[in-house]
Amino acid sequence: MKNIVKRILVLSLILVIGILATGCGEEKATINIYNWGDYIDPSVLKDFEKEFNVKVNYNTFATNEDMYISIKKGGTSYDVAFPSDYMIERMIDEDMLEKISKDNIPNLSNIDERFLNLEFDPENDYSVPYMWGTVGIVYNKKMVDDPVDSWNILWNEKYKGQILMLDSQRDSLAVALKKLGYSMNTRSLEELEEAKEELIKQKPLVYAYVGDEVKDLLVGEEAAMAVVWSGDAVAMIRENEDLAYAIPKEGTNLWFDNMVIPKNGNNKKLAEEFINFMQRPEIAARNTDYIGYSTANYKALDLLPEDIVNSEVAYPTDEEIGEREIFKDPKDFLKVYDDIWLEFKAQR
Ligand code: N2P
Repeated sequence: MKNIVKRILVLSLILVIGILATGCGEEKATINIYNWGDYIDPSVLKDFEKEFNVKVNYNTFATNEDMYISIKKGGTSYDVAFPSDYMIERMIDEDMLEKISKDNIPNLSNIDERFLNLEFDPENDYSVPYMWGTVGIVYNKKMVDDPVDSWNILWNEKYKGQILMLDSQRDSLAVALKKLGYSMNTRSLEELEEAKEELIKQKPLVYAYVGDEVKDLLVGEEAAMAVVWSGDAVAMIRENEDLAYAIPKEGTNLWFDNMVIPKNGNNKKLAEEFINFMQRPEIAARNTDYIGYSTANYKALDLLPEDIVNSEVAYPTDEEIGEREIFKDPKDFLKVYDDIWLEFKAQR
């Protein structure tokens, strides 16, 4: 008899421990996020995890093309990604994006209208604005004594070995195309060939083709100038006041990075919660302050330090931007762009 009681006790204990263990180890919902490197305040992710009781898996990419390939291949399914304008256009065309239910994004009302209903997603059915900016040249005033007002300076022999270019196909081709006086959305094979030749000619002068490393190299004065996205210029100038940013007179690329929900994601509802969370004014301001880029959220501007909001680098007027183009997806001409870039990369 005693034995039976003992056994029952032991069994119940095992049962109770089992129930407790499964209870505690309950699988949390997970959200997979795919963003550019250095493009968020990490504490924002922690706050999202806490408030929504979920786990964030966070991965980064360096170019739109890298992001596109991994989502297209579908190895990991991402719930939220951050492509730019022309890439959003391509992903919509290729049916890679979920429609966003605007009712679930009340914070869309915090977005400045200038960033809504743009050509690449005319009704914002598929994307919610995040950051925007220009492309220009960041340079060290102690190391460069020529005026920096033209893309030509990136071909000046005097700065051999001190020039950094972006390892990004559309951006580097745009620089060469604008230098030649062509559109960065050209559909002319001859113009693209010429741009490739320009980039090949420039190669011996270039110290490196870079991504996020550009910031350390410029701040550490290991290079004199670099082609950069404006937000990185803001971040660098904050660290080294000998640095300055210029938008060349031949024209710049005006770009927009938005949040999207890829079709192969697993949790659309949570993705929408995340996008909405990112556009709370306080959260948008924290991200903006942390990364240096320019927010599309006008309510966040009131929460940011004045020197940022008044910065001509981060928030230029139309006049300060000057000549500009927005990238378009080359569509049927894409292979030409890809081939030109690969041929340039293959040159030693
Ligand atoms: C920051 C990436 C900026 C994206 N590392 C520019 N479109």
